[in-house]
Amino acid sequence: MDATTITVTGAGGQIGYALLFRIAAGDMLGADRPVRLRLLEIPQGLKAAEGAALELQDCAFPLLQSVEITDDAATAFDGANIAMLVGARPRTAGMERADLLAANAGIFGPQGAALNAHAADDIRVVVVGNPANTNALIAAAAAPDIPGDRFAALTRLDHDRAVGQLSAALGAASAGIQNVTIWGNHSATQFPDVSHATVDGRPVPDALAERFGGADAAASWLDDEFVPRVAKRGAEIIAVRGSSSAASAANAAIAHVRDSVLGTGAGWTSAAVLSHGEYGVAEGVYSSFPVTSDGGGYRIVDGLEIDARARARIDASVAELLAERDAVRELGVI
Ligand code: NAX
Repeated sequence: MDATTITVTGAGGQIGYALLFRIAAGDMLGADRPVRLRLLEIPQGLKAAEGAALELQDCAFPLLQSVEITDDAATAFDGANIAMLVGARPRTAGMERADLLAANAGIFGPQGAALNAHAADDIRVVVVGNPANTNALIAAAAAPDIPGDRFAALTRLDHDRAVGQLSAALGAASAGIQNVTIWGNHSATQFPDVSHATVDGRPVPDALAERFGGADAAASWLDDEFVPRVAKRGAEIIAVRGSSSAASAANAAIAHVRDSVLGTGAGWTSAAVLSHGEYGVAEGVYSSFPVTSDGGGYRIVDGLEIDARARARIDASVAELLAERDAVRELGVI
């Protein structure tokens, strides 16, 4: 099989460190597909990326054909089949949202342009760096020759966190839990929705009603415990671990690409993809949806019923996405 060229930005950071070895081991594209890694960093991150590359060499991974490290986006994306955009400008104390969006526009705009000019025709892009949905919008806007549906932002971590919480609450194996959905923005406004989910083939709402002693108690658990716990899990990890999610974020990024390229199998997953107006989500934003893939990229699952509770929460998260889009428009970057 031909080798796949994968570009990882922010490769010297903590998610990068958790990601590279698993890609090289074949966890992302399968044990039969050789990979070439391109690591893009800013100058001050190059040493950390070089250190990771030395360790990759020491693993002697049979599938790993080459590792190149650069601080030049054109070089990093040249011929790339898959781009995982992890490096971003974090929010620092006192930074306003507009400043954060502007700083990231300065990263994701040029990277989108470099993808447009240099990536392979079959390029697929996943944005991990925050604010991920709007960074995806910025990168896609700077890449007019790449179809917008080749870009996505990562909400698979939120999805997997939701599955993990249901698994713990119901005492059920995560493998038996299907069709959870994350809607909206990868932020505290996201809506983790279990209304269509099943556990071992049984509706999750029924299983929760049994577990908590009635439908009202189950609804309270969803509103008061489950939704906020999933939406704020990133902060919980920081509080307990002392630094932000890294291995779980890398695992989710790998699962996102793997399912996009190899297919989702039974049920659906979640990813923030370009809205064409599905489920009343404003056209043109990158919003999380229920998605499936047959290997050719993610497609939004259609025909699901949205109840009033879900409607209000989806609308609130999409309103935040639109506010981010407007702020970026005011900056003149899209
Ligand atoms: P780190 O600070 O450990 O690493 C980021 C790396 O990116 C650094 O090495 C830095 O030098 C590099 N970088 C910065 N600007 C760059 C540029 N213009 N080009 C290339 N590299 C650049 O952060 P880490 O913990 O790895 O997190 C990376 C990003 O993922 C952050 O924006 C974080 O908020 C985001 N996350 C997104 C998640 C998601 O589910 N979508 C979950 C995990 C994580 O919070």
